[in-house]
Amino acid sequence: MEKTFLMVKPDGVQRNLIGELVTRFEKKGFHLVGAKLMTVSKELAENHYGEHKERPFFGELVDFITSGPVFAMVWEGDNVISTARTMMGATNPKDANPGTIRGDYGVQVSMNVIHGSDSPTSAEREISLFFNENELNEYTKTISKWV
Ligand code: FUP
Repeated sequence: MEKTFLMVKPDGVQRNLIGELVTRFEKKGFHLVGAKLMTVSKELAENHYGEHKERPFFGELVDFITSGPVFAMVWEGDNVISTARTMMGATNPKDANPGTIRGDYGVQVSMNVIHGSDSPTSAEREISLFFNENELNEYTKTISKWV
């Protein structure tokens, strides 16, 4: 089953959006396999955002993601990677449709509430960066046959 890495960013945690965002993915029918509140180290932030190293906003990105706790999660489900991206909305909240997370809760691109893996390769990489194998829970719910 496909897995993705989602993270409520420091702005989402400060604005008390953890519960609301978890609820959206639960109600959709996705399956939570791991979650933790954690403070991202500079090293982990630079690694996670490595593809943006040469971009002018890289320093601010690292400062922001390390500025307060994040809520890191692993979710499972059919097409969860692309569906979660659709539910998140465009990277820049000004372009994100109403009804999406960034469309409903974000204003600025630098504080856009949530991160989600954009491909199977990045999902695998990000899950292993943020979680140990023993923090991922493999379990079934009887309701899953109805989803
Ligand atoms: P996304 O995959 O939607 O998180 O977007 P990107 O990987 O392109 O960007 C990662 C983060 O960099 C975004 F969440 C916000 C930040 N960013 C800026 O601060 N300025 C920009 O011009 C583009 C991205």
